Amino acid sequence: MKEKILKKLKSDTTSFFSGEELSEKLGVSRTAVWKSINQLKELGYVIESQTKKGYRLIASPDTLTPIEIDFLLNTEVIGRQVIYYDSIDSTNNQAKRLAEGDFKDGTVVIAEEQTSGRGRCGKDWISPKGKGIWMSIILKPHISPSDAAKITILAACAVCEGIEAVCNIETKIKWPNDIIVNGKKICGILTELGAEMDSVNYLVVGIGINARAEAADFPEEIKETATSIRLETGQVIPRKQIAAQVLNAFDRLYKNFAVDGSIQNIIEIYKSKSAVLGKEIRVISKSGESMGKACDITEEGHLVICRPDGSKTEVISGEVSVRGMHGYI
Ligand code: BT5
Repeated sequence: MKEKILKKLKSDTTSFFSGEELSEKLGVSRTAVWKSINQLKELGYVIESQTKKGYRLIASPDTLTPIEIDFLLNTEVIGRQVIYYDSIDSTNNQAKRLAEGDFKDGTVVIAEEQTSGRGRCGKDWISPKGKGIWMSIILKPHISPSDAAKITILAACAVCEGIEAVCNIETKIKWPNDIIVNGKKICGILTELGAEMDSVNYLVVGIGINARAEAADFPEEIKETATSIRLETGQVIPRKQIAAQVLNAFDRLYKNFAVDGSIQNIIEIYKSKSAVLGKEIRVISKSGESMGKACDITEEGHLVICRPDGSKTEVISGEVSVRGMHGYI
């Protein structure tokens, strides 16, 4: 009920809605309306009540609830269903559990806090309550498993576009899955795959953006390498705006990919935002360590390393260190 009342109040924040009008339109008693208004106030909504006029919404809290995000989305597929948790082990874990069921392509799982947030290869992702955007997108594209890793490229571009749309900062991408600002990590992406030998059942793309985090929110081991939108801009930008812009960008970029697994139209954007191209780097991957100049990123999203002797290596995934970049070498 409170969601319905909130929707009504949000539809026009310049006018008052009388208790009578709300109860008639929504088919509930005036006491039920009054109770819902109080619940909304407890959730942080600022609602003005005036005796003959009724109720008017003055301000909404910076939560990532479906109703707050939905108002800012202009998507066709992504975020048509948003599932919200105050606290969860990991939105990727939960998205995978839901993806095994019949949750649709584009469903977004979002949480205020993750108690076991994950990075790649079993690493931890620090996800303090209310300080970031911890979300995972369930995708069910008709692509082959070999194209699945490209979604990280797409997600990185969507995150850059979304952050830059609302925050006055320049983002860069450290291949393959880090978004950095001024040489420090502001966002990480974790893509996971549920597949048969020749078909994708689902993909889960986890996106963690440090939004409101202050230096004290980062543990010692990442203090030098992590940053947040708040630290970089000096401002607290509503997380829902950032989340919605990332999802809007994702939706636009995802349309082609969902059909044939192609990122042809995206790879140039990715390259233009790259923090590694043209730099001397070291990559640690499953096949060992490679050093040289990052000279290209292929249409498959692989990193090409060139050496002075003219030889080249293509790396599919790994951990990159850039010579001279703060905190990485
Ligand atoms: C990543 O892994 O960067 C992927 C992070 C994905 C997080 C999202 S949040 C929503 C969804 N649910 C999840 O459980 N995960 C996803 P990787 O490249 O392996 O980097 C992990 C490393 O980043 C750690 O070992 C730390 O050094 C560092 N790190 C951990 N938390 C961080 C944070 N909040 N900000 C910046 N760096 C962090």
